[in-house]
Amino acid sequence: MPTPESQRPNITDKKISIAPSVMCADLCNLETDIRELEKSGINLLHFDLMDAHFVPNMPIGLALIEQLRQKTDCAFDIHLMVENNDFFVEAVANLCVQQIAVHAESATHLDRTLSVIQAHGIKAGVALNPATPLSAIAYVIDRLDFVLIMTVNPGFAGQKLVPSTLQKISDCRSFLNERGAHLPIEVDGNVSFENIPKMVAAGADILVGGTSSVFHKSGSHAENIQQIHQAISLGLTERGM
Ligand code: S6P
Ligand code: MG
Repeated sequence: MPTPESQRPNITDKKISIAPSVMCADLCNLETDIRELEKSGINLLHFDLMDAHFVPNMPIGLALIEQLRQKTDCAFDIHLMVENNDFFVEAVANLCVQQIAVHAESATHLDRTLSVIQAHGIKAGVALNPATPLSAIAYVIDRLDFVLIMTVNPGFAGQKLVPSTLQKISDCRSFLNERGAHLPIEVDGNVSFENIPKMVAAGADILVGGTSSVFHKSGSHAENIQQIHQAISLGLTERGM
C-alpha cells in the first residue's frame, strides 16, 4: 500500500527535484523501471495525460496511474494536456496524486479549476506552452503552488528545446519575484544533460527527465541520474546556490 500523504517526502525539500517522465519509461516493464529509479533516490514521477485533442497523442491513461499508485511511494506529478480539464482533474484527484498542472491555453475557467485542485489537498500549477506569455498567470499567482514552463511544444518526447524558453525561465523567475511569489518552476521538454545547467541557472527547480536525460540510451537510469546531479551542481553554482 502507498504511504499516507502526510508521511510522503515533501517534494520541495530538496533544492532541485528530478521528475522522470513515465511516458519515456519502458511501458512493458514499468515496475522494473520504477524500482531502478527509486534506488537512485527518485521520489517524484511525472505523468503526461493527453487526450489526443489538445495535443495529437495519448501515450498513457488513468488506469496506469491508478495501478502504479499501488506500487510506489513516489509523489505523483500530473501534467494535463487535455481540453476537458474539469473531467480529468476530478478523475486524477481521486487517485492520491500530489500535484496537478493544467494548461492555461485549454483552461476556460482557470481560477476555478485551480481552486478545485487545491480543494482536494493537491498542489495546483499552470503549464504554459512556449508561445504563451507569462501574463497568462498574472491574476492567478495567489492560487498557484508551482509553474510549469514547457520548453518544447507539448505532445511528444524526443524534441529539441525551443531556444526562447531559456530566457522565459529566467523571466518567469523575475516575474514571480516581483510579485513576491517564491514558487517552484518546473521545466519540461528536452531537459537534457546539456540544457540542465542553463535551466537551473535560469531558475528551474523541478526537472522533468525524459529521453534526453533520465531515459537516455547511453547509460543506465542510475548512471543518467548521477550525470543529472552533476549538471544540476553546475547550474546551482551559476545561480549562486
Ligand atoms: C511532452 C511531455 C513531456 C515529455 C518529456 C520528454 O509533451 O509533456 O513531459 O514526456 O519532455 O522528455 P525529452 O527529454 O524526451 O524531451
Ligand atoms: Mg510533461
